[in-house]
Amino acid sequence: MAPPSVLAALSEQSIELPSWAFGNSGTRFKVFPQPGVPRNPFEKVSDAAQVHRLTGVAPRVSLHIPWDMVDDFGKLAAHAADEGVSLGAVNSNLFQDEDYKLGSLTNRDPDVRRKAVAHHLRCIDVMRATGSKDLKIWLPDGLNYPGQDDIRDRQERLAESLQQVYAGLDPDQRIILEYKFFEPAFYATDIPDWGTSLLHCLALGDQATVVLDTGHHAPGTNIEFIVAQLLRIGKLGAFDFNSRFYADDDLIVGAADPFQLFRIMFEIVRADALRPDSGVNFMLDQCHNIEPKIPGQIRSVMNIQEATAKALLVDRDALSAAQQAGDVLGANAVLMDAYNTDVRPLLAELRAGMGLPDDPYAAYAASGYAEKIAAERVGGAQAGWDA
Ligand code: PSV
Ligand code: MN
Repeated sequence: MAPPSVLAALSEQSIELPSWAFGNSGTRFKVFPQPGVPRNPFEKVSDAAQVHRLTGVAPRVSLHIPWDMVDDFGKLAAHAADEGVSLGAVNSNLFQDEDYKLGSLTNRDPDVRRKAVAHHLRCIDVMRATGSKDLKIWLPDGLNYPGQDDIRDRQERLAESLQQVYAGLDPDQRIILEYKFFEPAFYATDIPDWGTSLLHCLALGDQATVVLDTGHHAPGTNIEFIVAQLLRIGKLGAFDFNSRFYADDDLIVGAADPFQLFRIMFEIVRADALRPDSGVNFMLDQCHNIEPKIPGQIRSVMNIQEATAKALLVDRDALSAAQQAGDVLGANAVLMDAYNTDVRPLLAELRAGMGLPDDPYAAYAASGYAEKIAAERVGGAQAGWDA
């Protein structure tokens, strides 16, 4: 029998799914279309709801605007509710418009900056219609060449633009600000790291927090340190979970380095930030280029659950005692014991208690849903990275 506190914590966990994970995706070399892929945001939400039905811990879907633009967001929210889920963070898009070639919120041209700010104000309107609380900003702005623009002036313009967006928030809404140290600007990006994101968030105020995308770090970065530090000051707003083998691969979370995911989740448990009201939004940011999409999301959710279960199993008293005694190897062994535990039986017990199939992945394969959408979704344009 698993400890009841561990089962209770796991049953309360919630993971937000990205709408774009259900559309066609690929690399700059090739997008491989798949049968049954959604043609519109309604179908994306229906697919996300399948993941929630089988795992019980994925009750929200993030939207990307304008990819998920619809005439009536109230209708999309109602559709989500009918399917048993709700709409989560709204992601703005600052990377698919000609005007943004030299930057969006940082652009030298005040008209372009105004346009980028206005896009966010429209996203906030969408949030009012959907009940979403988080406006996620990932800024693709940056420089390809030294001297291309003034690094410091761009920070000033960014701070001013962000302030204008922030002023448009309702009191119960937040900006969650993502960083990325490379791509699409290969010399310098304008929000390259957690420090820069944090400085802007601190200048904005309480309704601005940092998003940590696990794929947006240099190889070898100690991501759990960043997690611990941001939690310490109450500024970790959200995760974008994924795996990177080389660049920003957006592959299944826990695929490249499950041990890193465990270490991250241990810092979450250590800070008591698994609680639903902790203010940390646990989101996936992934694309399934060659694997089927719904099973890819199910696998991702299960990987996070496994890492979380192991983190919850760490014997914190034994760890503290070993740390206190300066027992270096003993302390490390406490962590490794938890990491090396096979938590699959525990998770099967959890799911049984929640009235869920003990293997959501196998249950999806047996459900016939993949065959159904492949047969039904014929005609129309499949969703991809532009719709
Ligand atoms: C950028 O690489 C990013 O990680 C941002 O989170 C976006 O929201 C997401 O990809 C999809 O554009
Ligand atoms: Mn991301």
